Amino acid sequence: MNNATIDIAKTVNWNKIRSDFPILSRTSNNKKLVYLDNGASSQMPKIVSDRIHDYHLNEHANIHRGVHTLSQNATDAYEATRDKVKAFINAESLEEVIFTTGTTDSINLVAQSYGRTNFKKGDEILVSEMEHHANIVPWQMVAEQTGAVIKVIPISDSGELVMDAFYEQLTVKTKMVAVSHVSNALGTVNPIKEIIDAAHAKSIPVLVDGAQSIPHMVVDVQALDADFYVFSAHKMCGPTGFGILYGKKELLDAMPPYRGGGDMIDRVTFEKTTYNVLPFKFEAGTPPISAGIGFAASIDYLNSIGMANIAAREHELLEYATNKLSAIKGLKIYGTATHKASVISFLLDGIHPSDVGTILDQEGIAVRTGHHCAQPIMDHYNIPGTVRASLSFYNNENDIDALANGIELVKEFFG
Ligand code: 7TS
Repeated sequence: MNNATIDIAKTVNWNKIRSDFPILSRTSNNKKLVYLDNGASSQMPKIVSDRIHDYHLNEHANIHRGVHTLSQNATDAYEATRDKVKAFINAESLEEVIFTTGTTDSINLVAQSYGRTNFKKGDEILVSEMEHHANIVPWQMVAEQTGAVIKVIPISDSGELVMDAFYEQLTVKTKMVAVSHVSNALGTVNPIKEIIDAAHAKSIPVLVDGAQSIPHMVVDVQALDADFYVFSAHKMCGPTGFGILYGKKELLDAMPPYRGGGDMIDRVTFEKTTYNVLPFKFEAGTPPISAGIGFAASIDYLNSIGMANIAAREHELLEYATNKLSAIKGLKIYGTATHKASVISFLLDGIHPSDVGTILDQEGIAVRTGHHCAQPIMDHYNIPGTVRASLSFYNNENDIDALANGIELVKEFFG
């Protein structure tokens, strides 16, 4: 993060931004809500909620099928989201932006469509020890179906990928590398460009799980040269039930459809069905139209602040929180990588993470506790789970102070 970027962040009125999110002024358990579970799902600004509401009340019709005006307008609004996503991630064409129901759905699509077609017995799928279960289990399923095997890039105790082990395991047998850009449980920002370049030098495709990166930084899929990049709208101030699979056109073109049904076809007869062109080939059935339209509003909202500003502000908050929590006796932070996004996982000496979470909840503080759908990470550290505070640009120093005070209360309670 250079000084110029940090200076830009100071020109944004972050206090005012908080007022865009009505939920931030509510209470929880009669205390002021302190929402620190953005890694699970971010909150929605009113402007996005209004857009969805307005669509339902005044604009709803099914898309891609009616000649009537309502249907055409809904189609235009829904398709406008594709343009916004294309620009947001700098995809080369609209055909490369596939609408899904989220990160999990996107990874399953690639595993079942690309993987099932291309993997054979003995092929290797290289994932990492820090993956979310969504970037492990779909690969295990396709491995079982095809005879391929899963290989794992280990992590160091600081929560960084052991790159020597990555290079050692990248062989002629490797047919896919599937790695997260940012770890949801540790906050580590992985050297994804280096991983992609090394894989491409051996003609191996790379799927990047961007669920925890895209809400927090500028992502350019062409600069990264990612083959597949996947993410969810609900972690980007958008609605649930909507997400993206970005894929390179030549890969998507060669992949068979994942789900069959309406919209994804060209011509259906009982003898033979031909399929629609990209991106529709992968979009069977009536999609979550209002979520798609709402997602355009969340992209507009994030753009109005600027992703570089968001990254800079969250970096500031991460530093503040790291200093504050590190000063607490008996608190250990898990995930101390040099490059981190705004996630702090920690444990208090001798206190179970769910007890910490329960007492913090009584104080109005929402954190996630447990394995964060990343059980292999917990096995690495031999712990049952962690307490995770995941920050967003709309959090502030007061939220972090409240967390630190809450932790002191937990310590007193168990002291
Ligand atoms: N990949 C990563 C890195 C994630 O953090 C998550 C969700 C997913 C995939 C799955 O996303 P979904 O939108 O399809 O469910 N992560 C979390 C989390 O950290 N706490 O709750 C959900």
